[in-house]
Amino acid sequence: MVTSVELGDDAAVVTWPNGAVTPLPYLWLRDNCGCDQCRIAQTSEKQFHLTGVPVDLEPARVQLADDVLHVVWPDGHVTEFAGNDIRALVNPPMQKWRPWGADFQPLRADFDAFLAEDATARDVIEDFLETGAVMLVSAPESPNALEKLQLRLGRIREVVFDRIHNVVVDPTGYNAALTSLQLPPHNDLASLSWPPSAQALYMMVNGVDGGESIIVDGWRIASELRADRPELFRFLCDMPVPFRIFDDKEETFAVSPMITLDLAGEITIVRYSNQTMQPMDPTQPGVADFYRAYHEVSTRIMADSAKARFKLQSGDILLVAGHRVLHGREAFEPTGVRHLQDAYFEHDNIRNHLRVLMRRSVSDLAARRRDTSGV
Ligand SMILES: O=C(O)CCC(=O)C(=O)O
Ligand SMILES: [Fe+2]
Ligand SMILES: [Zn+2]
Repeated sequence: MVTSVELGDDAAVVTWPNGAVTPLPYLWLRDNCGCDQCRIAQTSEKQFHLTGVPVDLEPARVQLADDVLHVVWPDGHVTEFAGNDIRALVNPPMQKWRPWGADFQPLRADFDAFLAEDATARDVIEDFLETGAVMLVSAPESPNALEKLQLRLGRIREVVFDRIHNVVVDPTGYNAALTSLQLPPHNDLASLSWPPSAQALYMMVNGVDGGESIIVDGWRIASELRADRPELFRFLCDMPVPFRIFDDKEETFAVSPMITLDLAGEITIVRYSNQTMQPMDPTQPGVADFYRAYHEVSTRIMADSAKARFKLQSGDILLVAGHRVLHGREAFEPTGVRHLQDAYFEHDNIRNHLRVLMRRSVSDLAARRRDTSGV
């Protein structure tokens, strides 16, 4: 959805919710007018010819209403462009990851709008792919809310413990989340060889003091370490580290380096969980080197400059990319009710849903062109 439009020297510049801008050159806008006068209705081919306007053409004015750009030209001709259609033409889609630190605040979008409106879902997913963290707000107070997200995020990934994890203070709880203690930034289920690549944390009810959420861009920390201290970075890529999470019925255990690279050398997984890391065999080669690297990466993760903070209110759902973004919380006073639910998803399914939305919007555009041409 376009959030604003401004007239520049030779282009109308539209801004998207994530702050990205797309310039639309005036001659391009005029040349691509889709109206019945500018296209041959029978074939939907272009009839307007660029020589019909001066090379320094500029709009008389531009307005934005309901995600449609209305461009009024000096001769009174009106060109309309839907934000979605512009988005479908911007190539390549904006998918590069954007690093962030303490001043980051995740994009906020309404829970119902995310489910009901393709344009909103598209903005949210694009932002999620770039930053690894977005917030859905005003979710209904219902144990079913996370299930509903499957429409946009793909199926919930069940793990052995539970399909939906209820995080409340529980004196018999099997992990640190079930206490009121502070939780350092971590990713969930580092104890699986493929930890969940997306996690939704849904604050169903929050009536306590404290317990602010903390998120850290693990990929940013790892890339900076790679640039500043390449030898330490290497130890984190090479040393296998054991992680374990268990309860009286279930057991999860995996041994994996803290940083995983793909074949092109790009960082794909940062695995960090102080509370579930297990002692490694101290006699294997490289343990002292690894520990120096682990100390450095931990210092960077725990630095105030790395931690984005906010308090989740009742109805907020924080969605994080599990292989990139670490989440944690401050300690809280367990005097009132604080009920959080977690569900896991897969990043691939979220990314692929964006492709579906783009396909859908391109075919909507084609259908609209067909409709207006009467074919
Ligand atoms: O209590 C919180 O805010 C987060 C707990 C946690 O780490 C989790 O639910 O995965
Ligand atoms: Fe967690
Ligand atoms: Zn026209």
